[in-house]
Amino acid sequence: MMLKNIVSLSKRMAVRCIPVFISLFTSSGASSQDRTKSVQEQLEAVVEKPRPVKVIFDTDMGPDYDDVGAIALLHAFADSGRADILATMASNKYEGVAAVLNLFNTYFHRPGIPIGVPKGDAVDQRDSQHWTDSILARYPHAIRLNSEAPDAVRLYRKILAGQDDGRVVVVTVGFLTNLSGLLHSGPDEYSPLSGPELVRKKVRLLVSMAGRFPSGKEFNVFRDARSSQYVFAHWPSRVLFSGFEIGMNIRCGLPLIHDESIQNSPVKDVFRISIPQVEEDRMGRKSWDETAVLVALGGYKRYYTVRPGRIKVADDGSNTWEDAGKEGGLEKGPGGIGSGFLQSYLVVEKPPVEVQHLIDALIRHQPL
Ligand SMILES: [Ca+2]
Repeated sequence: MMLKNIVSLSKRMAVRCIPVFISLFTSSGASSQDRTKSVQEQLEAVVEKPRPVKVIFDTDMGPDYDDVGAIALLHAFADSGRADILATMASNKYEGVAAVLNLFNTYFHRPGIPIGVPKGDAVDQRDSQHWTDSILARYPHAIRLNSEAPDAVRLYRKILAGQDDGRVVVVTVGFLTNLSGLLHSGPDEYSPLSGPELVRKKVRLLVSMAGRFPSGKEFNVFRDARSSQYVFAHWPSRVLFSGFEIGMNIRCGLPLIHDESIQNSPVKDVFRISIPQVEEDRMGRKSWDETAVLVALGGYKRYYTVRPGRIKVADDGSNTWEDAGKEGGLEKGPGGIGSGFLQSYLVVEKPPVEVQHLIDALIRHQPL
């Protein structure tokens, strides 16, 4: 029992070692009246708790399993108080994707997180390793069919309309299908604003695992190229890209599958099932999607710098990059003057193995 507690504590500490978890202490200037308060009350009065990031997670959750690592990180940040998960959206519509998202949210003791799925044209692609079938057969989930989940665009509008201005961070680790739908949406029962107006008002940052920089062709962008093209040309708030080149050198999952203290974990099962199936994953799975969650909720400055400019997506889904230039003066775009600065991509500053160690610790996080 004691060993279990120590293991549990060490797991929590692994999460809490993230450099972003900073408590800010200020001078209390305690009066005699204050001294009658309990120590706990006085501490609560002077400790400024960091506000959790209001985050919407948008994932294709299937063709690759770094999405599973990403949702584990998402819940680890939520358990630390750093994130408030407003919704988990699917950008993929294979039957079962809503159930898989509900399964992970349930495992992390947040079964009520709203789930949206695309109801119109969307990619329909499941996993080749059969990890989705395996975990759906083993772990509880209240949602069975995609038809039980609402349309993702309508859910985006409903949630954004209810949030304070400029507070929401959207993280996409899949296709841009839903965000294109959102930008094309008009007033409805949730908001009199158009999609672009709603995003401009409510969303302060979009972090996308998308693209390859300075140029290339990447799955999340080319799989629904038209949506990617539209979103990145019209998104009216800041965008931070974690490109293909960031995650490809981060190999995670081996410490997770070899950690005997972790039992009955769908996260571990997915990596345990999938890693042995591909020779390329023998040293761990490349960790594209985890990096997007990490920088969205933990910040990027410890490991990366950013290059400002604007992405250009071609019809075939390949992308190039236009630097912001010395004056930051790209053409006047949808975000207003200097909108070129609204987009940037991560540039590696520290050895990727440092991020790898951090992600390997975070994906071993277990429900509190
Ligand atoms: Ca993905």
